[in-house]
Amino acid sequence: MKNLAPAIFPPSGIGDAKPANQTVLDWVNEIATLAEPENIFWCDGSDRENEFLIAESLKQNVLINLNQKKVPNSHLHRSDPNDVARVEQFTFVCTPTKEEAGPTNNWSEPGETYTKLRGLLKGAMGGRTMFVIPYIMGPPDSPLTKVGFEITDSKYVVLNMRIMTRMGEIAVKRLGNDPNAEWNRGVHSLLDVNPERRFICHFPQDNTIISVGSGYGGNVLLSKKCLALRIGSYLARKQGWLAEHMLILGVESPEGKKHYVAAAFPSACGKTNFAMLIPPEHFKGWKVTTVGDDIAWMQVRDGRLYAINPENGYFGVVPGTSYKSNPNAMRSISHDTLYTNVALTDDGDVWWEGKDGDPPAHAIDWRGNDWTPNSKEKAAHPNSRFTTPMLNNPALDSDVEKGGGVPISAIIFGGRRSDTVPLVYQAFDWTNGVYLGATMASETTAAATGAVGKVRRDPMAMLPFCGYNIGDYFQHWLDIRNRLTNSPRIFSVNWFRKGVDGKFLWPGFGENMRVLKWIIDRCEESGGALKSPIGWLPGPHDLDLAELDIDHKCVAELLCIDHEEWQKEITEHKQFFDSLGGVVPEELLEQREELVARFKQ
Ligand code: OXD
Ligand code: MN
Repeated sequence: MKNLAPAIFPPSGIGDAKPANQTVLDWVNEIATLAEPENIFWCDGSDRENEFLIAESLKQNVLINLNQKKVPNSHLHRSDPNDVARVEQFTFVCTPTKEEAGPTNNWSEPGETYTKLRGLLKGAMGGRTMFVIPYIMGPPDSPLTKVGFEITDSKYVVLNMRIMTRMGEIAVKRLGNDPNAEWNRGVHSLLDVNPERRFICHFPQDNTIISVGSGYGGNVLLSKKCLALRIGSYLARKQGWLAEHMLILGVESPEGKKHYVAAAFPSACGKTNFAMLIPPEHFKGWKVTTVGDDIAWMQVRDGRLYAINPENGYFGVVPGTSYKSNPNAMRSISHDTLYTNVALTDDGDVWWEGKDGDPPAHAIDWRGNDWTPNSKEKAAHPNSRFTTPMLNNPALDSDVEKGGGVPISAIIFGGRRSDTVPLVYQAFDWTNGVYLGATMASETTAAATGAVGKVRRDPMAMLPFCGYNIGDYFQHWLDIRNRLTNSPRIFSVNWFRKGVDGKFLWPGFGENMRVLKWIIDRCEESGGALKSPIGWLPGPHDLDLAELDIDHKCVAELLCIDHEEWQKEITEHKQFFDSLGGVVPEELLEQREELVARFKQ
């Protein structure tokens, strides 16, 4: 049995926040006995500890120093070039039966999987330090908040988790000493960062995650996709709430009337930009504030849906971020930020494709090679990331720490579609909205390994994140309706529709406020709309397009429903439902029949 007392490393008073909870101690002891680390480091999340870990990381080239005048308290990390995105093909849901994982997840038998992973973890931390990270997901006083412990042999993971979660003593206290308390066990080891030994495994029944062979955020910050979404969605169904891949934003009128909106978009489709939107000049006095940019946990209270952001920071896609596209993100990442896989300029600044200004004449690219504007390779990886505390966001909502959450007026489902899907439309009702979410599709992005730009069905943007049978997930969404007396309206948006010339029809970014305003008007029952076969569409004068330089023809194209495209779309809905092998609830199959019938009217 390993001695749990920290060894000489680190200096005294750092890395010694051991909880009193015996079940946590037993589990840590079990993993230490298996992985045989040199030291055990109990993270307390303090500034002192963070400074110590940054200094160590700089010494060991885990981090690269940046010009502290240009980007104070910020550092750069370069990942292994074979390890730059989520790996859906190596992500498993290990429920007792394959049916429980359902048709959209890779399944593997729990007993065999534990045996395989234990084999891989055996002695895996030899010569390394094993960090134990206590953290909570959610505001400290929220009934939805969950406790997790992540064991990792990566300092980069610790530094990221300190930004992305509320870490340390707060979690130890919340857990207390009750042996039956609910908490998530997360084990991560880099092993040798070999794609052949890369597995991200979830055991929902055991509230356990084991991730090996990767150092990429989405695979190893176990609080995020693994706990807050995959295990979270499983717990949510069991406990009667929703864990969703959604941003949460507040929108306040000049008169001070405020609504909150939750919006699901697949990875790298602009959730962070939307959550930090700055309204254009024409909307003077309107304010958009951010509650969260990636994950919403929602519960029904008094017939309304309330949402919290379980996270404490943003792990956002860097390329394309600029003062033009997202000034609030630029301000957020101008200090106290960890950059991963962006380029390093000769004066120690960070650079990426799409940043304001001219490209540098010379830089070191994300792989560590010389780069000039003539290079064929990108300077920053398309999925390069920033990790930044939410407190850096100038547009942070004042109720972000409110344990009860914020009341949701509208739910938006959005995808990246070059054709077919109009700029915005509203579902007829909750069930129709669930159908809309269940059939949404998007062109794939660099956030996951594999082809980019391929249209795939991504129900509720949860295809890679739903931790149980997708048919049961749809049913759970349908069932929530029975508890809602003041239910959010449901909408679809598509910022990415293109004209025949292949150019985007809609300017996007801050101008999305015009669409948001129509959505708010609809929630207040003041906005006009025309009935169409797919839902309520804004009529020619219902969207406020004043002072926007856009051709009327573009607007017509953005809002048009091309019957031929929709016949193909509806056929694809059927193919998608059929591919799920009989798990789709009857109500959604009926919704499809009704959609077909409406096109015939
Ligand atoms: C993310 C993702 O990192 O969805 O948020 O991949
Ligand atoms: Mn995401």
